[in-house]
Amino acid sequence: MILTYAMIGTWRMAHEGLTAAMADLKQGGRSTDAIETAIQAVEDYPFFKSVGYGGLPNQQGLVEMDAAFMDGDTFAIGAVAGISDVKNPISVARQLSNDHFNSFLVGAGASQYAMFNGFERRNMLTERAHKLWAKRVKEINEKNLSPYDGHDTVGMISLDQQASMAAGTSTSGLFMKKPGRTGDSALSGSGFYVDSEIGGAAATGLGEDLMKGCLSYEIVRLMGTGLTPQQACDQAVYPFVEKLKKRYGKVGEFSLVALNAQGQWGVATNVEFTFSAGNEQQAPAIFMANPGPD
Ligand code: SD4
Repeated sequence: MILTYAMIGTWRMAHEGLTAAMADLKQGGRSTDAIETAIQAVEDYPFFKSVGYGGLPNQQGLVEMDAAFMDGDTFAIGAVAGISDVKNPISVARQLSNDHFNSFLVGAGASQYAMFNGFERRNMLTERAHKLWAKRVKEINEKNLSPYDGHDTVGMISLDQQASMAAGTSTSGLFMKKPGRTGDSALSGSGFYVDSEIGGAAATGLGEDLMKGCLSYEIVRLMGTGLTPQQACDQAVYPFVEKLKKRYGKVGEFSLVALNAQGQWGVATNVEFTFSAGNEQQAPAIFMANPGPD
C-alpha cells in the first residue's frame, strides 16, 4: 500500500517539531517546509543540549554548529559547518541549497553569510550549557579524562503528498570538539541523503566514524535495489560496524534512520536509541530501538 505522507527523526528531541510538521503534511504541506520547521523547533528549544540554542560548546566554550538541507526532487543541497551566533542553522542551509555555487559554507564565512542575508542572530550559549562546559573542563583537568563525551544530531526525512522528499540535519557536534571540527551531519552521503524516487536516510553518532562508511548514501542505494528501509539499514550498518571494528580497531556510536518513498521506515543502531516517526496510517510517536543486529 502506498502511504502518502510520512516523517522520521532521530532521538526523542525530534518529536514535537515532527508532530507539528506532520500536521502540515496532512494538509498538503511540502516536505521541504516540514524539514525546516521541524528542525527549527529543535534548534529553538534550549534544553536539547546538542542542537541549536543551548547546544554543547567546543573546547573554547563557543557553540559551533553544523547543519544541512537536501531536496530529494532536485538533489539540491545546502550546508553550513562551524557556524556560530545564528538562531537557525537549518534555515541558512536551506537557503544555500538554492545556489549552484557556494552552497556549503564553513566557519566565519558561514556566519557572515547568515548575517548579511538577514538571518536572526543569537548567542547560542545558554547559562546551562556554559555550566556544563565549565564542569567538564574541571573534570577533564582533575581526572585526566578524554574530553569527548556527548553529542547528538537531529536528522529528519520527510515525504509529502506530492511524493516529494527532503532531508535535514542540525547539531552542535561533539562536546569539547576542537574549534573547526566538523562531523558527518553537514556531509552529504554521510549525515544524510535523499532521493524522492527511492527514499532518504540520516545519521547520528560519532561523525568521525560515520563518515568512514557514507552510510546514509549506502542505505538509499540499497533501498534503490528494492530492499525495505529496515533491510537496507541492517545491510548497510551492521556489516560496516564489524568491518570498522576489525580494520580500524574501534567504532563509535552509530544510529541511522531511513524512510522510503512509500512512507515505510527502518532503523539501525549500535546503542539504545529513540526516534520519532509517523505516517498517514500511524500518528507520530516515539519509538525505542535496541542495539542490533538482533
Ligand atoms: C557529529 N554526528 O558531529 C554528529 C554528532 C552526533 O550523536 O550526532 N552525535 O559527529
